Amino acid sequence: MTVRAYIGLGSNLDAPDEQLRSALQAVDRIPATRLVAASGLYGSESLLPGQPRYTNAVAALDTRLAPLALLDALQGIENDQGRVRKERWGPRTLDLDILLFGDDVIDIPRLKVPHYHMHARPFVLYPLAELVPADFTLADGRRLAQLLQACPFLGLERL
Ligand code: A4P
Ligand code: MG
Repeated sequence: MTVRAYIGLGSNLDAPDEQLRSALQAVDRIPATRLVAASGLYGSESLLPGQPRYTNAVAALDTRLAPLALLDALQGIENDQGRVRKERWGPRTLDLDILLFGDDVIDIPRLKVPHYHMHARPFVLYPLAELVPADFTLADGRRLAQLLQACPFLGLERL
């Protein structure tokens, strides 16, 4: 069974735009997985003060992997691109989050889908909106259009 998943990409170290471009190519090389579409790149300030600006994007992919196998593959790509986990929320060369995995709602310690903060993050919602129809509804029933209304584009820069 093939599932349409959406992943969020973020980087604020070591040429973030390049990090995202090579991550997209790496995602397309995950076994049993195909990159379907990628949003444009968006710049914004870090949510944590004192960190470099982020570049973010969202990608749509079709995969026959199970959710945890996809997470393993994404974490492998983070490691390949030199991610060092020192502190939670620390600056990073690459962060890959599973935003949505088909209609699945997943709530286990290693994986929470829909991603817990996506509803409030303009750098996730606006790139996602590039890839889905206007009436798109998240797996937990929330409508993307409503989330966008509650989440101003403020501070986001389409690169
Ligand atoms: N995990 C649980 N659910 C998921 C999921 N849906 N996708 C677990 C991916 N991973 C998931 O993640 C910690 C653990 O979360 C993983 O081992 C996985 O099992 P991590 O990537 O090691 O840690 P993190 O990224 O530091 O934490 P987190 O909560 O993912 O941080 P965020 O929410 O990504 O925040 N400002 C801007 N402008 N743009 C950004 O992208 N990002 C952050 C980091 C802060 N400020 C930002 C941005
Ligand atoms: Mg993360």
